[in-house]
Parts: sequence; structure tokens; C-alpha cells
Amino acid sequence: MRFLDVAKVYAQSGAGGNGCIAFRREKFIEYGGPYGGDGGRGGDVIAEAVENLNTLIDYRFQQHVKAQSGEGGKGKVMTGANGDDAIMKVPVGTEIYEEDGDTLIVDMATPGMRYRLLKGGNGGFGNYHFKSSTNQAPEFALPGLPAEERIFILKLKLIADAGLIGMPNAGKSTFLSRVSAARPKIADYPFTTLEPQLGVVKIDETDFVLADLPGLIEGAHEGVGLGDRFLGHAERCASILHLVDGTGDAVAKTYKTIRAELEAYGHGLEDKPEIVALNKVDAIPEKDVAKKRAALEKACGHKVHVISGVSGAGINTVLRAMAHEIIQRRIRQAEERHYARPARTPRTRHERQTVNYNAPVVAKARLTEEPRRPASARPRAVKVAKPEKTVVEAVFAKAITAKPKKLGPKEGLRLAKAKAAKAKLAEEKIRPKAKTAKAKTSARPVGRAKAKPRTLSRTARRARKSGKR
Ligand SMILES: Nc1nc2c(ncn2[C@@H]2O[C@H](COP(=O)(O)OP(=O)(O)OP(=O)(O)O)[C@@H](O)[C@H]2O)c(=O)[nH]1
Ligand SMILES: [Mg+2]
Repeated sequence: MRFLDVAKVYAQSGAGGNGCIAFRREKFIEYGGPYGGDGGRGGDVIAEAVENLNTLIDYRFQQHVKAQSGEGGKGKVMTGANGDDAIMKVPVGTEIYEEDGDTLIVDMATPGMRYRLLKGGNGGFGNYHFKSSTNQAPEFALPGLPAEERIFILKLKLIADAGLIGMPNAGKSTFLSRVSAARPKIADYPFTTLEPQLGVVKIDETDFVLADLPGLIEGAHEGVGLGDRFLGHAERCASILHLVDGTGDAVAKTYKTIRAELEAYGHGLEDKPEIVALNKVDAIPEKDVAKKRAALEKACGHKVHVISGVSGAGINTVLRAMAHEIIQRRIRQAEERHYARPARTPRTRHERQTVNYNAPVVAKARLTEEPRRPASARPRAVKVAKPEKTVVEAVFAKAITAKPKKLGPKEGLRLAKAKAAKAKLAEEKIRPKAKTAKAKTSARPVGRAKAKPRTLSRTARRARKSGKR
């Protein structure tokens, strides 16, 4: 089966059915009145991401997608049948664009995700709908709403965890066949691989999907060779394995050419974590390996692995480095999912068809849970300074803590004064409390009437009067 990652599709939703004009004609029922039913609803065009598809090849053969129109209403107030929806099944990772190919409508990145691309027309009301006391025999009905039609561009971006890039003949397909069960075509001429190949790699406890992408050459961003359109498949990768053919002379130049192509392509590829490996070491003399490795390390500015897809040398180290990046990204994604706001429950039909209600729902308990903050960011208990003693308090404290001694008439008077002042102060402290208590009780909610004093009944008033006497 051919691999196809771009497709153009003409889609049309269903038109609504027309409302019916009919009157009740029955024996013994005179003035039967209006009897026409409403038209049925036209079908929608819905895109659905399914897991068992890997290519858009189906849309090479089926370029028109049409939903069914709603049926017209009928007599006896019969509503027409709704039209069936047209479901466009696309592989997971398909992006759906407007006709211009640039305006993204939706990225079908989750398995089972559904998105309504076109809405079917509503059915028109039949004449039964319009009967009223002032118009008991309406001779009109509404037509159904027309269908929508649009052209969509589908672009598939494979969901792979890591991607293999490099010049043609760098040994990418050989590497993929060595580390996975995939069997891509391998030959010693350039552009053996014409379309991306996927393989599942297992290293230690980690499984990941590795994509072998067609080779890049200088000027690929201008369409030279196979161009750079397959680089789109590396956009979702957690890391990129850049293979450089060690049997070539100018390894640093080769590396820089590919980097320039990645930068020209953009879309965040130039910032992706890159693992560089000098391939085919089994075919280079040992003394050249260190030289080429040093040249490559100078060009890329970080560690270079030395591997061989044929002999298997250094392969596990490279795979572990890739697995490390992939695990890091999976942890980040799991954290994002954990703290993500749960999707709102879809209420309307439109929402039900555009929100991915099949996706795992975040537990309700998480709603109240706050993201954990590091200890350094948590608020610390604030130390409240003790209020300073007033002069009177200080004097009093000094007086009672001082050693008992015989007091002279002056000192005795001073102590008595201090005692009196302290008592006064204590009284003042209590008073504002009473004030606040009062304020509390008097605080009433705004807009409510003050409770009226209870009015006594006439008998009660008389009884009180007589009692006073
Ligand atoms: N000696 C040696 N030869 C290798 C090694 N890896 C690949 N080759 C050879 O290099 C040639 C090209 O290998 P491929 O795996 O097809 O290279 P590629 O990068 O997939 O090439 P394209 O698909 O054209 O981009 C084949 O003849 C392989 O046998 C290696 O590690 N050592
Ligand atoms: Mg290949």
C-alpha cells in the first residue's frame, strides 16, 4: 500500500428536508386543519481519528465526502427522517487545513477524537407548526436549510517518539532494521527510502516508535531531492537521531548541511533535542575514528556517539540516550495531563461532536487539588512582634519586679499612682472590646429593614399600665 501524507477532499453536509403543507381530510372530521410535518435534519461531516490507519491513501480514491440530506416532512404531521452523518476516518496525527493549506482547523492527535467539519442544514417547519388562533389554516411551510460545502486539505504528521535524519546512504534504514522488527529497503544508492518507515524499538523497560525519514540533501528546503516535506513527520518527535556517514571525508560539513536544512524548515525542528552519531565505524580505520569524531564534536558542540548499524557497535548507548529524552517528555506530558483542567462536559449536539468526549476524563477530585509547590515557594509563618510596653506598664513592672524595700512616702505615692494608672489602662482595653461587640451586633446586611420594636397588644398595654399603678 502506498504511503500518502497529503490529500485534498471536497466535503458537503446534508441539506435539511422541506416542511410539508398538508390538511387533514377525514370522514366525519370537518375543518381538519393543517397537518404538514417538519423536514428532517441533514447529516454532518465529521472527522474521526482512528488507530488502524497509517496513511491518507483512501482519500486518493475517494475525494468527495457527502452527508445525506434530511427527508421532507409528510402529511399526518410526520417529520422527515434525519440524514446520516458522513464520517471521515483519518489516521491519528492528521492535521485538517482550510483550502489554502495554511489555516489549521483541527489537529486530530488523539485516538478516537471526533470533530464536526460541516454542519447539516436544519429541516423546515411544516404548516402544522404555524397554526394559531388567528391563522387556523396556514398554507405555507418553510424549506430546509441548505447544505455547507468546503474543500479541506489533510496533512498527516506521523506520531513517532524519535526520528532518524541524515544524508541519503547515511545508514538510517540499516539502523532501523537493526533496532526494530521493521524491514525497510536498504541499498547503496541514494534515496532508497522514499517514504517514512516506522519501527517499534525496545530498550531496557522503554518502548518507543522510531521513524526512518527519507534522506535530505543541500537545498531540500527549495525542493531539491525529495524536498523537506517529510520533515513534518519529525515535528512531533521527542528527539532526533542525526546519523552522519563516517566513511565520508567531510563529516563536519555534512552535519552542517543537514542542520542548515532543519533551520530552513523551522517548525521547531531546529530546537529539538538532537543526538548525533558517527555511523559505519566498522568500515573506517581506527585512527580516523577519533579524528572524525573530534571534527563532528567541534561542529555540533556536544557529545557524538560512534556506532555501526551493521556490527551493532554503540547502538545500545544511542538508544538509551533517545529513551532518556522520550521518558522525560512522557513525564512532562503526564504532569500536564494530571494538572490539566478537565474538559467541560459537552452540552449541545455541536459540542458533543467537537469535543473529544472519548478521551480519559480527569477525576473530579482533581478539580480542587492545587498543583504542588516546592517548599521554598510555600508561605512561611509570619513572626508578629510583641507590642511595646507603655510607659505606665513599664513603671509598674519595674516596681513589682524590684526587690522589696522600705518605701518612702514619695515612692509609696508613686506606686499607688502607677497602680491606679494600670487599672485605668486595663479598663480602657476592655472598653473597645465592648464597642466591637456592639458593632458586630449592629452590623446588618445592607438592604434589610431594621427589626421594629415589638408592639404590644392593647390588653398587654392595659395590663402593664395597671401593674405600674
Ligand atoms: N559498513 C557499513 N555499511 C553500512 C552501515 N549502515 C549502512 N550501511 C550501508 O550503507 C548503504 C546505505 O544504507 P541505507 O540504510 O539504505 O541508507 P539510508 O540512510 O537509509 O539511505 P536512503 O534511504 O537512501 O536515505 C547500504 O549499502 C548499507 O549496507 C554500517 O554501519 N556499516
Ligand atoms: Mg533508507
